Amino acid sequence: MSFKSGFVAVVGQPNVGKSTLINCIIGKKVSIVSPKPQTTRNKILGVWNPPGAQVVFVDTPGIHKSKTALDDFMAKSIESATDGIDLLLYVIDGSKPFKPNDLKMLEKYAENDYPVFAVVNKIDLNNYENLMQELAKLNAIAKLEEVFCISALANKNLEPLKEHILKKMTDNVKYFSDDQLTDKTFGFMIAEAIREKMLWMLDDEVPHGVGVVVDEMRDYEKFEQITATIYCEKESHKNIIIGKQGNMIKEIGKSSRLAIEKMLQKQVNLSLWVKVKPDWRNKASTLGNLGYAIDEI
Ligand SMILES: Nc1nc2c(ncn2[C@@H]2O[C@H](COP(=O)(O)OP(=O)(O)OP(=O)(O)O)[C@@H](O)[C@H]2O)c(=O)[nH]1
Ligand SMILES: [Mg+2]
Repeated sequence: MSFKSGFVAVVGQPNVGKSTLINCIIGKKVSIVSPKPQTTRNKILGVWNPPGAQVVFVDTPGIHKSKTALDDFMAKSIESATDGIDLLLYVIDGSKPFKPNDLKMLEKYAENDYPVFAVVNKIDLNNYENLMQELAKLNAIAKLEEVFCISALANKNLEPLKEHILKKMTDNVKYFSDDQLTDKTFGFMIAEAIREKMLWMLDDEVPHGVGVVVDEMRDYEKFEQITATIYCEKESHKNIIIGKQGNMIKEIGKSSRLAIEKMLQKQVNLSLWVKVKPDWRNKASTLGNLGYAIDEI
């Protein structure tokens, strides 16, 4: 059998489990996950290498209304993610009634010349009757090729989805070498690991206004010295991130360090700085420094 490869865009509303799904299929963590919407901000490639094939998944930010320049950047990331793809997975939250906007978006994507699968996720949180009722709504979308009901978190029903994804792969080029899991640099992955910890540890408003940049990585024989800056929008947010007697930043630092050590397979010494940059989400120059530059797309 000849080698098969291709690109698969994964799109949908925020928080439906797009990044969890990609991590689960690849079996390694390429994209950060949190219970808060708008966790993913960049288009991130994740490479899956099953025997005889290579599938490049394109993770995208959740579809949401633009309020800031960062939102515009995220919207453009979603748009450009479908360039030249072989398949699109539209992920829907299957734990509650489907949103009218999901049906509208599915209809729109299904008009394109690539095949579209609906992936109904989080079925572990719903019962059979409710789910069946919701699935009936998808019958109206004629051009939808397949519907899969899965739980990415519980690794449930993923095999049929994986098989059908592989059937849609038609290229025979190996785009990435076996050891390349993503298109992103270690610096980006480290900054994301720190941001992920903040999404889990801090309340709503604060992590949404946070950006992380890795300033320096020094490779010593016994450890890696990493210095990173956390940018936030307000002095009050800075105080929350640092916490009483620096307790919060210590916790963020410790849990980030453990995640980074796992990623680099090396002991890490992590120095974190917190700086206030009012309205950074609307400033092209800061956005660029933080890895959200428009020219990246
Ligand atoms: N119960 C349950 N939770 C899930 C499942 N898949 C993902 N989640 C949870 O849903 C939340 C959002 O997951 P993400 O993978 O970050 O979702 P996303 O669609 O990438 O979100 P954005 O990047 O913000 O657009 C996390 O708390 C996940 O643990 C699932 O199958 N079942
Ligand atoms: Mg995501």
